[in-house]
Amino acid sequence: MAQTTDKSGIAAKQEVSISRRSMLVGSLGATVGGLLATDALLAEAHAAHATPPKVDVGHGSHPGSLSNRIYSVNPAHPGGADIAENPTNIPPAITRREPATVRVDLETKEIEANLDGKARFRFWTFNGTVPGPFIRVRVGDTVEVHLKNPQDSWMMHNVDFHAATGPGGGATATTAAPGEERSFTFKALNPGIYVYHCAVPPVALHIANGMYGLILVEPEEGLPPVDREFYVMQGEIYTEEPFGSSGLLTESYDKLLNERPEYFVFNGHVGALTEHYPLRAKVGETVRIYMGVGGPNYSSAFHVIGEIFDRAYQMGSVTSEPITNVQSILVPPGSANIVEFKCEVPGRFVLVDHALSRAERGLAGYLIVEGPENPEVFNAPPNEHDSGH
Ligand SMILES: [Cu+2]
Repeated sequence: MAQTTDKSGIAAKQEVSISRRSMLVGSLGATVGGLLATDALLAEAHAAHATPPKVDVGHGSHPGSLSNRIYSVNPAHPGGADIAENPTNIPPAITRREPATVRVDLETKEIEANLDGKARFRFWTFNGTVPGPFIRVRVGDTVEVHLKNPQDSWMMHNVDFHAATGPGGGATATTAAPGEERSFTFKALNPGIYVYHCAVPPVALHIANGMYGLILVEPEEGLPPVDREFYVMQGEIYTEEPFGSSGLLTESYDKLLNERPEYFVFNGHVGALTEHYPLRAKVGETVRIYMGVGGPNYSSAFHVIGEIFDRAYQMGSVTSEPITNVQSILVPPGSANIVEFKCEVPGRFVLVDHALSRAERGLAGYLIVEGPENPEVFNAPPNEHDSGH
């Protein structure tokens, strides 16, 4: 089943002058080569990023810069620009039993969107969501990747698939300036759950701003059936302003290099998996969570408070036997795990990174399980201290 790109367009699309595009290509295009860029080239890219030159935008009536560009509103969330990916947005299990060619369309959309209830941030995304779309193929499939960088983008972008065997995972082949489209194909040789991400230097910046997602390469026999599947990814956001600030926040390249994020998020923004898209299941159901870390820097000690992972596929390996009966599982940046468990009792279970200071910086999600009480498994009297949180 091919992934499709929402072609419905981007609001407030603006014409971009040739001079500005030339500037971007000139300053950052030299760093094409992604992960192979030299320190000097990375420094150049950094300098170009840190001091965006004044360029003409639109009719030339006002100077453009990274700080005053008119960012587009995400067409996927017309009620308010919001880049959170719905964790249930996962293609169904593959039923065919022979290889196929699967087309994947990715569009690199730069979007100003909600970071929490009072702050906004300029995200860089695949297809308008963080994480980008969940891609599902089968071992032996040929994946045909089409990456489009819209005309109104400010940055070059590309995509590196960890599921691909080949230089850069496709990063060099797909590096596209604003207005360009690139494609490549790879054969999915190894089953597993893999991260994909933008790899234009500074790579950490493109990832921190939201450019990561997961691709599942199913083994020949598929994965065991479960009742519900969820798609969760963890990332860090580096802002000049401290956590909890209001208004449009500014990204901090210094904090990024020093690995000092202000925010930690599941699925793009604070509250994405608590207020916006809490995970939901029923008593008796088995759930599977694909849990990836975009990062770019912090590993996750992924834990669901009040649950035990019956099975966990470590480091994205679906061909190794899963480990069983696990409380927390380590997910490094650029990797993903699969955890599965049965929901025996109703209630609200909180997804966390058990490095719990990060919960104070935005990192939490809910799994809400509904159904009859099961006092044999869990029987607790009411407590007046229960605030419902
Ligand atoms: Cu990018």
